[in-house]
Amino acid sequence: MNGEPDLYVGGQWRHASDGGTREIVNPADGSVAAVVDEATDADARDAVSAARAAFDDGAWPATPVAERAALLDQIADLLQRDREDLALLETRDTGKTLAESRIDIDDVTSVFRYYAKLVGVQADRVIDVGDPDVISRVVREPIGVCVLIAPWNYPLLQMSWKIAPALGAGCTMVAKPSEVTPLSTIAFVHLLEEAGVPAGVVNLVQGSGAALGAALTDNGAVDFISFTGGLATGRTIAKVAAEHVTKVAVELGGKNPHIVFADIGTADAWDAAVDQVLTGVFLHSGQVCSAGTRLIVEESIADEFVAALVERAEQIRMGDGMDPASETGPLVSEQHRAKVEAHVASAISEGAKLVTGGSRPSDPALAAGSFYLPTIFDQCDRSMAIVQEETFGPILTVERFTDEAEAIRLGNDTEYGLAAGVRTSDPARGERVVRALRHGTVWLNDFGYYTAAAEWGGYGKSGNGRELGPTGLAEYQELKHIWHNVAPKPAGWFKGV
Ligand code: TXE
Repeated sequence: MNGEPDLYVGGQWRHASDGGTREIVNPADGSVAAVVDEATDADARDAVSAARAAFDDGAWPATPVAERAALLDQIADLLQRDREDLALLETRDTGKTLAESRIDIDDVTSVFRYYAKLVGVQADRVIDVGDPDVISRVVREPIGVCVLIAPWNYPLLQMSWKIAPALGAGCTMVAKPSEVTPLSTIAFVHLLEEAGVPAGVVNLVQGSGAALGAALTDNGAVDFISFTGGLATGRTIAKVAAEHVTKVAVELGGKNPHIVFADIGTADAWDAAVDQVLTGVFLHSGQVCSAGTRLIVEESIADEFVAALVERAEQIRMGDGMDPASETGPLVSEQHRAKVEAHVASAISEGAKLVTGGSRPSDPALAAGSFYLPTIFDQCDRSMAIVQEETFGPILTVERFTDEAEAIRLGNDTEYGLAAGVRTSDPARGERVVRALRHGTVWLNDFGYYTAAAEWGGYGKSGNGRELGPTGLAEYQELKHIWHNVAPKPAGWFKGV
């Protein structure tokens, strides 16, 4: 960073082989936050080779689980030591508020703590095959060389959901953060080195997907690819990897419904519903894969509910994430703001009714940043692109329903299936609707929360595979069945003489 080498291959920091660099822009004001090395295809191939050598010839895959767990705990300690520095980098890079970045670093820490505990208690499965001479057991082994590709909205958080279980399982890996937001991951890999991660176990390259994609994904030396990002990219990676029969797990975002029934309950529950619908969609300017972008609200309360949303949305304080007064920051880049603006224009042309936002803020103090106002469209329907396609910006669409069956139908009417919210004071209805929704996480009278101990991932085109929880570790493991006969005898089905 800023002249120091940023690529980490086989335990050595190095510059790009062609000397290439990239300017990392602070989206709050358009300034250059840092200049980092930009890897070439050859650098990425070196990184895969280093991971391969560390897996095939190194000690890490066979390191006792207690030692691996201790290393994960040590990493968690260092994350907390460097919490403020990492949070500052994350805010400079993504634009999110410093308060959010601090929460991200705490979440990253909790993922390392969780997997430190889990790897220590995973046991082999012993099977009684009905023969006292046979010891049959299924053991877990590291899957091998993993390529970990992360997006720009939660750079270190998304990467940690991959690195922590990969390390815990005994894998070696190449991490590729988004070229838009590599800063926290570079700092984190320095921290991994300090914690004592052996050379070659974690390798780091940053650069564009176009430049590094082939080396990282169209590569028979790779055993597993974990990708979080957009649907189009996920599809490309899965196709390319299929040629090598490489296992792939992808998380590709969502178009997540937040269903509000008229029976939300008390005034407090109403207040919480308004607050959480807004939080669900406008936190981090909507650049959240599980953002509740589709409000599906019962007709009888819709006008009053939308009016309450508009009133509060217009008071959200926008500004540089470094300013403690800011409640939300900018979009991640000018390029991304252009995508959001195109979606808004298409919604208007399709007849959605703009009730607030729909433009850049007029405050001249924000003119240099990639800011966009919290935006609400009423009278939307499922034929509109804004209802079906992921915008990944601060845009809420409103659809209305008249009965429970229609609410469920609308909630499931998306090609994605990552997350959904349901708000009702009727527990039986809540349970019915939650079970009927085809989404990987469903919140009942809450929105947006997760824990390292519970699986995260999507139905439908939101992807396949799961992160976090025991399944998030299992993704990085192969299962081997060992059949051990302690008193071998002939099979006896042929005479043999
Ligand atoms: O993502 P990409 P983009 C959605 C969101 C957003 C859209 C596009 O709707 O507007 O995706 O965003 C790397 N081989 N999400 O274009 O391209 C890339 O360098 C290997 C949802 O920024 O998918 C980066 O590291 N890697 C999402 C990562 O893939 C490739 C979060 C993600 O970038 C590659 C972010 C290739 N061929 C965006 N091409 C979520 N699920 O939360 C790109 N990459």
